Amino acid sequence: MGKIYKPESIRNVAILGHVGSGKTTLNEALLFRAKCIDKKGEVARGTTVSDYTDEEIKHNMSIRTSLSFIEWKDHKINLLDIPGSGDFSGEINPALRVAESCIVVIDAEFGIQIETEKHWQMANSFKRPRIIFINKIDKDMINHKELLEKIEHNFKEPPVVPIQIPMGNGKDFKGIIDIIYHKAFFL
Ligand SMILES: Nc1nc2c(ncn2[C@@H]2O[C@H](COP(=O)(O)OP(=O)(O)OP(=O)(O)O)[C@@H](O)[C@H]2O)c(=O)[nH]1
Ligand SMILES: [Mg+2]
Repeated sequence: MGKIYKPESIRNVAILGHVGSGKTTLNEALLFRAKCIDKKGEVARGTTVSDYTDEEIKHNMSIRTSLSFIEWKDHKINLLDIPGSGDFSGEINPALRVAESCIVVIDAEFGIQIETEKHWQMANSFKRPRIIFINKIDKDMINHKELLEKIEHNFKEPPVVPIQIPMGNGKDFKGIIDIIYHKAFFL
């Protein structure tokens, strides 16, 4: 029988964001970091935990909300990996009903995109607290400062507060500075 968790030790987190921003890849990284899987799968190879249906593997994209979970500091964290394509936007409402918080993934190359805006508004309508995860910061020509300013300017309700600042751009990316812990984390 699986481990039993008390309700207060369970978190339900929806992963939102524009199509292709990297939600499934982040989900996979979280599973790997929490040692739920031995090897990180890849969307392009059809080897991720959450894009597992034949259609998802064929099209290299999420089609339905996928549930996986990690254990972290004695808490069970259920992860809802939601498809970003507007064609499957019907998945978001039910996911936000059960998730009490969200991660909004933004592709650093493209910044705020149409589904990012829509998902942000939907999270607002459900009054869900959220963090923004800026993904693909390994890519060239990323201007973190500019992107951060755009995000702060666009999302005023609720206001966005940076808690981690990247060190270096593109290939020179070295890690992050955590503002809350006053610590630098190197790759
Ligand atoms: N360079 C780079 N590529 C990434 C990163 N994260 C994801 N990708 C790639 O971006 C593509 C899309 O990633 P997915 O994880 O499928 O994105 P998604 O948001 O789940 O996409 P949908 O479910 O279709 O909305 C894949 O080819 C990933 O390998 C990253 O941090 N850096
Ligand atoms: Mg996906």
